[in-house]
Amino acid sequence: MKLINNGPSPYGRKVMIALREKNIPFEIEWDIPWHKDTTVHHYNPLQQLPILLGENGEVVYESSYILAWLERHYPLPPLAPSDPDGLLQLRLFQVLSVGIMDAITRINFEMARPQENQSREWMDRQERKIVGAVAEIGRLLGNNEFALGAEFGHADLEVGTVLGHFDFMARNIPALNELLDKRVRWRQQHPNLAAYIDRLEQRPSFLASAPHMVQMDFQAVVA
Ligand SMILES: N[C@@H](CCC(=O)N[C@@H](CS)C(=O)NCC(=O)O)C(=O)O
Repeated sequence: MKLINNGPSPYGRKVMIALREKNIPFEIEWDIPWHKDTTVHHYNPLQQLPILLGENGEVVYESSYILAWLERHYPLPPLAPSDPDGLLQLRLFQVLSVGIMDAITRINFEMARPQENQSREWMDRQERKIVGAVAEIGRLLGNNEFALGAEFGHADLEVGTVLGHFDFMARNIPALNELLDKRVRWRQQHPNLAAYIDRLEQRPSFLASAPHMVQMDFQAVVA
């Protein structure tokens, strides 16, 4: 299998971790979807990664959909609930995690615009979404070891890659450090989430899928 991925992408990391948890061998093709030499449009009409190229020529995209596809074709070890209530609970973790990532992405692109064109109100709106959704995830998680049930699974992939991305962005992008560590202060506000992600980051699948920064030309897209 081949995974088309971008170094800092939490979406790509989600798929990498799932593949490792399932012991499925794969290679990675690194791509920057905003650059002219990207290949994503050859595979995904939405022109974004991650994209998984399966063993039999399948082309699968959209991170949560890729996880569901893997579960269907490579069911062991199981990473998703099979009962309807469990699937609904998983969906809620997905909704909150995707909502947070959408808000982060909007902030990222807003910050890439010339300063005089940036909207403080728009960015504050995104920040409120992040604060609210993180609090809700913290409430749902409580002091459980895993987000859903007694075993590691898709809900942990969704939540864990978002929290891991917070730490990664705060380390690498000063403006996001200001947002996440100084204003949202999610580690101080939700020590249960901090303990949870610190535990998850020790899993071999997380350690082997650590994100890395690449030089990206956002301005070329939004300016
Ligand atoms: N909802 C998508 C989001 C994927 C996404 O935003 N990927 C970024 C890279 S981290 C991308 O390819 N962006 C290019 C674009 O949106 O045009 C998923 O879960 O796979």
